[in-house]
Amino acid sequence: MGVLRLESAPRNRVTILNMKAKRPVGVMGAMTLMKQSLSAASGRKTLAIKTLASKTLVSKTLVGLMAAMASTAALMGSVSAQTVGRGFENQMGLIPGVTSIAHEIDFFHNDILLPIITVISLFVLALLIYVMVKFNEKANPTPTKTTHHTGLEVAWTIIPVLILVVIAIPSFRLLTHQLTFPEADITMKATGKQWYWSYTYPKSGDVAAFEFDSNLLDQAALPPGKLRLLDVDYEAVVPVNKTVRLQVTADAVGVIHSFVIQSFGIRIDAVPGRLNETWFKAEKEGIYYGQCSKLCGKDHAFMPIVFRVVSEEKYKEWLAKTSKEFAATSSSTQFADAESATLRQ
Ligand SMILES: [Cu+2]
Repeated sequence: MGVLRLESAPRNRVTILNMKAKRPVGVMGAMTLMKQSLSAASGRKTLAIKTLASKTLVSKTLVGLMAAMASTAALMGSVSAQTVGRGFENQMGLIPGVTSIAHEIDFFHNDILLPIITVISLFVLALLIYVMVKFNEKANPTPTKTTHHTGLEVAWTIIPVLILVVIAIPSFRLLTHQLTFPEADITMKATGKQWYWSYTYPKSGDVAAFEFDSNLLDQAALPPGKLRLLDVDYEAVVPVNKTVRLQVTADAVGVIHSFVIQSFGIRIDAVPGRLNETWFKAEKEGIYYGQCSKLCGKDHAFMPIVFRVVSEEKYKEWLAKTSKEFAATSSSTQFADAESATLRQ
């Protein structure tokens, strides 16, 4: 850590490399690395500011800002070894993604939104400091009576519009990709209930359709290695590198929930009487956690989502075993395709 090198990447993009890890670290990683040199430097700057401009309000404010920056940098800590599929200690940025949509969301957040918001924040901060120094009562005892400046007014209208256009283009592209469904290999359904999720798998080949409930584990007797408020008794299982079309709804007599798995780049509302759809294609085997993300009621915090992504063979084994286990309870399992569901509404 701590050694940064700017290098021209093949795509003519400047890539920031963490020399120890020998891999591109991206903007988030670079920020974490930079903060160490920043906190060392800010220590020196704080000293310099104290000596140069003591006792004025301005210098006090600056010293405070520097101290705040240094302590924020210390708090950020280092990015720990990443566990795919859930939040981790000292996390910065989003949970690592394993679908094309999640990668696109990462890119949009880390490489477009974050740099823009950083530049804007620093610019506004610089303006504030400038105004405090230049136009305080002592430095500027007789203010001018200026009220209009046409050039400035045009600029502060046009520039934000241009910034919004720059943000809108990748944003609409991402939305289009999210809503363009590729050919599905598997269709399944998640139903939000009070307060747990049920997963329904349709009949496939000689495996009968089945449905099961996925409940939070008993928190008082949590088995070792299981995560508090995240692990469930029955996980949904899907195969790796297959496109899954996921229908999402809520109990007909229930409330609105929201189905979210950050690693898959999925966020979709579960609404009683309405069938929503999304899709994902996980590139990596593992366990992926999500949570209900719409304040739905008293146990909103206790209805986690767990998807296990496994190989095709393991998926088939699981399908055969689980369909038998839940066959008796699944007689009412029904699937609707999106068109007929829309017609009925
Ligand atoms: Cu909920």
